[in-house]
Amino acid sequence: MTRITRRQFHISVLAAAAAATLPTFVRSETAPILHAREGSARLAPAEYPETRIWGYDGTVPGPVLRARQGERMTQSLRNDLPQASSVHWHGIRIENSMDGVAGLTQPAVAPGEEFLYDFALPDAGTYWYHPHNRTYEQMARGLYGALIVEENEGAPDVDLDEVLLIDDWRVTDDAQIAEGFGNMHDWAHAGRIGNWITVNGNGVWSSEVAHHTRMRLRLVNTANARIFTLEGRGLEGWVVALDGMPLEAPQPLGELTLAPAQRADLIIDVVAGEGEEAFLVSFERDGGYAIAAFPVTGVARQARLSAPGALPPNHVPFLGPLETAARAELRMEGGAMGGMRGAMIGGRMMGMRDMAAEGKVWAFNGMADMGDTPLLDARMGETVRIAMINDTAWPHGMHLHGHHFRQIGVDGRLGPLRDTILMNRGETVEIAFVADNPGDWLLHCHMLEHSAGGMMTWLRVT
Ligand SMILES: [Cu+2]
Repeated sequence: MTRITRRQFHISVLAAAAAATLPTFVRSETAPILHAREGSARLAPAEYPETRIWGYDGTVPGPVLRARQGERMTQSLRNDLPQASSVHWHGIRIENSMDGVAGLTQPAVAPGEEFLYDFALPDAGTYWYHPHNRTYEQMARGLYGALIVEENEGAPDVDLDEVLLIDDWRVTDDAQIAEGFGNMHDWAHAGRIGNWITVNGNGVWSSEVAHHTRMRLRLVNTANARIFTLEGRGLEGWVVALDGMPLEAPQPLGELTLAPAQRADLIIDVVAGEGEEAFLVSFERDGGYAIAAFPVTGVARQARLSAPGALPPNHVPFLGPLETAARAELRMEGGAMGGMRGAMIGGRMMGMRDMAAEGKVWAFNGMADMGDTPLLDARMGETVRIAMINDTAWPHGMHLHGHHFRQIGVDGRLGPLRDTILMNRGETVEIAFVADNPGDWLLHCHMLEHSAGGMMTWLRVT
């Protein structure tokens, strides 16, 4: 694959000659390979077989990619899956050609082919990567990983820094990934909700800690559709960042809701005593259960550390005046019990029955899927506000590519910077951001069955 240039040839000859006597430091001129392929993982307890998955480097999750703020990330996707794929670097304010959206920012990478991703990392924080082609199937099979961008200075002082990718799998009785990715009942309802929760690909994820250990926990919801409601037991602390972006001030951790694709950075002190066990608990309608365990052995320090300060802010431009901002409205329609009668698909009006036959059950502003024209055509640097109206019977996690936004509260107050926002049924949410990143950017529901079922539009920034 790699052509050997004359210069590289000389370096390698010299390196070989030097190798016998001196340590050599030959710098690789090729990008690291991120290898999308089949693999197996021990998702379920030992009495079950391993699960056949699709994973980056064949593992679930894929490798944790780490870099420092301001550095570049270079990864060559090698696709050895039986389907075309791509990689979206979720939450990175990235150059458009590297955003990884098959059919919008690049062609899908065919089986056997490679695509070089090479992009700057403007913001520190907790990000993640996943496919953006047949995402509802490829993520359900295990394709995702964390991308951690370290602060250059001002990183919090912690004993442990853990990345926790929380996933929801639908598995069969022999612990294999259930088929039925195109199940229209799932698509028209809450999405593909699973029956097995893992943290970092493990049904019983556990990390040994000591009394008063201070941890940074980087939580990512990598599920197709499940919304997690989380709480600590024997753990106390603060939320310090959401969707990668630091909060202006740490917020005490109570109940934390994470929609699909959302992240939270927590600073946590273990308050459970020596010999006890602390937990991260997920609450469902049928009660709560531990998804991560922290057995406590030993004592890190006699007293808790003092409360943390805010993380250093990322340099996201300030919003301009909201009164004169460019505006758009996005009405979310369809789904079960939504009362939608039909929508435009590919320039043609269709009734619900014909839409469903094509796998489309949702629409934005009366149109399923991306149309030829953007929802909004923004000028570079313009402040934009989008009112999103959830006129459906279901919650949706709306994700904007290439930018972080703030919610404009009903009282006019601005919410924290986010790239994905959870909207309850019947709710209207208005967001605002500075359109400072040129290109064509998706705005879609991150319940993956909903976006595949039509909940997808795009914005243009020129
Ligand atoms: Cu949705």
